Amino acid sequence: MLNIILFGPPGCGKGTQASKLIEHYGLIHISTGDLLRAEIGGGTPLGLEAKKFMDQGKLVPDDVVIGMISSKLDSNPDTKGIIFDGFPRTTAQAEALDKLLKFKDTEISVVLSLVVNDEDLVVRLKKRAEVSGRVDDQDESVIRRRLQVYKDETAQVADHYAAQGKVEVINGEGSIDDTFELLKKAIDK
Ligand code: B4P
Repeated sequence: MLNIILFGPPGCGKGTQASKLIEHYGLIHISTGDLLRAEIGGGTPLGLEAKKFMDQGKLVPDDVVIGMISSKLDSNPDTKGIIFDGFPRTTAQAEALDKLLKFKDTEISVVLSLVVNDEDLVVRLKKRAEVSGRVDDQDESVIRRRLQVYKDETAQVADHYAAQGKVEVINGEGSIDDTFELLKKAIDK
């Protein structure tokens, strides 16, 4: 299986590139952000709980997110590979993912770490706010908190996979198509 983690700060292009990559490589896409927003949209108890954290730019608790991923993996037993977008976001989530994949006799193939400077990220997310209707994109202070949470809680996930020799650093500051070319090159290698 080809199992890819698209990694990087909010607005770096994870969701954007994931939709292009799944089409090109025929993989399935698991975005914890999309799954959580679907729960919120459905008004489920999980969604109501997650909304409290997401609206403030905080991470949703690990046990909630890990449970969601586990059932998503169970419902796609025959896929040729998965793109994980926005997950794992903490070292505990990375350790849980490694265990879940090992149980299925597979593992992460590569972690593609998209690097974009903070000011470009803020500009992108404020622009998305005009069309997304996402509460966490509307307020610059919430965007900046998400960037801080990334530095404090998520950035170390790259160290977890660097220790396994699986991280490829990709410049995400170019156009969407330029970044897509860089990602394909790294995957095909
Ligand atoms: P996510 O849904 O994962 O969203 P994101 O990180 O904000 O954005 P993403 O990186 O996918 O956006 P993209 O660049 O594609 O998370 C939202 C929230 O959900 C989190 O804050 C957290 O509360 C919760 N959550 C999710 N997963 C969790 C987990 N595992 N654990 C705990 N909590 C979790 O797009 C951004 C914009 O940039 C778009 O408008 C796009 O068009 C534009 N763009 C992309 N590439 C560009 C480029 N090259 N040039 C110019 N613009 C570009």
